[in-house]
Amino acid sequence: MLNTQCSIIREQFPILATEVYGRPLAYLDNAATTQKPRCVVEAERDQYYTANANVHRGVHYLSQQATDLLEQARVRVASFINAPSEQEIIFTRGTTEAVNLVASSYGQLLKEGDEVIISEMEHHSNIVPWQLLRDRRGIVLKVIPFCDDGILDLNAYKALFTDRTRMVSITHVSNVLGTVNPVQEMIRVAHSHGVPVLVDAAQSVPHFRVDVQQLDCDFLAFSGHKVYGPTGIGALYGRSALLEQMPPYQGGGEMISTVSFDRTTFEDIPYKFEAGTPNYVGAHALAVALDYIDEIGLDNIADYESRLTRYATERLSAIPDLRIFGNTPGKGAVISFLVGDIHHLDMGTLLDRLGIAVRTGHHCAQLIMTHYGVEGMVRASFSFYNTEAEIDALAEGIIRVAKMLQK
Ligand code: 7TS
Repeated sequence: MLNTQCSIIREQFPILATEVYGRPLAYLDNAATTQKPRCVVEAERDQYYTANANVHRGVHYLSQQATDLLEQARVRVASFINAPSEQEIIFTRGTTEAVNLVASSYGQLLKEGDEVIISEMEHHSNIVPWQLLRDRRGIVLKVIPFCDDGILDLNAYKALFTDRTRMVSITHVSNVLGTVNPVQEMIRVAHSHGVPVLVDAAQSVPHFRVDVQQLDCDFLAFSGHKVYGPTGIGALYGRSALLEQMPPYQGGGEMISTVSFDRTTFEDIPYKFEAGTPNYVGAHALAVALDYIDEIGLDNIADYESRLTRYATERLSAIPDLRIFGNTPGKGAVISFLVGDIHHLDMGTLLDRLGIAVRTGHHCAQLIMTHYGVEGMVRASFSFYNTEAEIDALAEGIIRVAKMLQK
């Protein structure tokens, strides 16, 4: 269905018509950030032109307009991930801040020797906040390993639980390997030990329907900019029973009920976790982005992107000496690879000269690089606005670069 609509869809993204060194841009860096449709850009512009004022503070008309848009956005995010209540949606700067919020705040409930389980395929934003907590509170980090094909070792996972396990924090989809982890099953295991689970959904929410009630997760984080929304806005879903027990993350305006020098009382959730003026314009534009992708249909998106990923896998696998990292069935819309001993940076730089935008380096997942004993990889990542012609350009580009660089 999406195939025939692709040109209509691409018209909604003016940046896709960019020429790079006289060639048409093939933007294949969508796992890093997605491009923005006109409706999202226009929503931001229109709000600044018509409904801009600080939120939750004013009795005046514009302030109420802006507050309404922010609170409607909260309801929209809640419905998008099927959260039971919008009170369980906290606006953050993105996934990174959401994980930091949980590690800092839930982390204050932990004691020395308590254990947190993460995995070997986490983005740094789901490792470093827990390491900071380890340094502050003496918690113990335990790591689920993955096998070479990119599958988490679930037996090892089950063996990591002890009576000191207090949290599991795992990625839904790996930003390097594309592995879609069986988080629902992993959550069931954690809950059987009475342990809550945080799901890093940065790479799942843009690509397929994510339902927090179906997953039964306790926290879920995602970034607006990866789901066709603006930068600087994202969301944390948290189960209200947990959020209510957790202390505030940051202090300031908006999050207090009363302040005196002796004692300050805090707002109810979610405001307790939203100190300072929020990115209310970003939140509104994020809601518009969610409407936009719902209009296309997440099932259509998932179907189209998985066909595109399969096509790209076939094309790239046929290239001599090309090694793809992560080969799990039903993997997400990313392909990380290396060709022979060509340095990832050389490959990325020369592909750029051909108009092809890919990411190179460790992709903020150095533990995955360590696993495979490589310093970096080249990564192509896809969106519903990409085409088979762009995949062809990528494959032909790689062959051309390989011919230039290989002895
Ligand atoms: N978690 C995962 C799985 C990610 O892929 C990313 C960003 C983050 C968390 C952090 O998101 P942020 O919006 O808070 O920065 N991943 C990438 C990437 O793969 N290339 O650039 C950013």
